[in-house]
Amino acid sequence: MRKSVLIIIGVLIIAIAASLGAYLLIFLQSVKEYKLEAREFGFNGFSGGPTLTVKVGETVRINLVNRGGIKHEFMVVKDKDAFLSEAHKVIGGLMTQGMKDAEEIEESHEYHAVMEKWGLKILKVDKEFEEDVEVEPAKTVVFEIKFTTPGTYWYLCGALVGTLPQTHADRGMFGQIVVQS
Ligand SMILES: [Cu+2]
Repeated sequence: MRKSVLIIIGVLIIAIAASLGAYLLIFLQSVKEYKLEAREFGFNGFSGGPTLTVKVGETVRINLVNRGGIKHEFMVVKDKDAFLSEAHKVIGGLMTQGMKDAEEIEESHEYHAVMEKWGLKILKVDKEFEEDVEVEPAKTVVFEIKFTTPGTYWYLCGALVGTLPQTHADRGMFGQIVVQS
């Protein structure tokens, strides 16, 4: 009798410790939040953007509001120069073929293929994973990114309206993300 009571107490202690451990784990999974304002042609200013510092495995939640007059985009790339170089080739090719409308180029399969190739997956809160997040003037989008490899990354706007044949990133809409191990 006494032995079975001790076993029950032991099981209860283990169960309580396990649930406390689970709560602690959730508590320790930190979320780092950043607020960014997009406008022509910068983040939190008229050129460039603040450097975001995060840790590997940490969830980065970005609250992006568009304070500008045109639609902006947000994507994250490891190699900004390689992305822009390929983007320029595709834009030039489409324009040579007669496509002159910035929005038409932005929505084209060819331009999206470049974004998909170079962009990291971004989780739009309550939505699906995508490589680029769009934000219309006066609107706010919230999304999350997680980095699994330390290093330097870039966030940028790949939109073309108002800057074609250049991207908004060419005009200053980019910033650095430093991912620490
Ligand atoms: Cu933009």
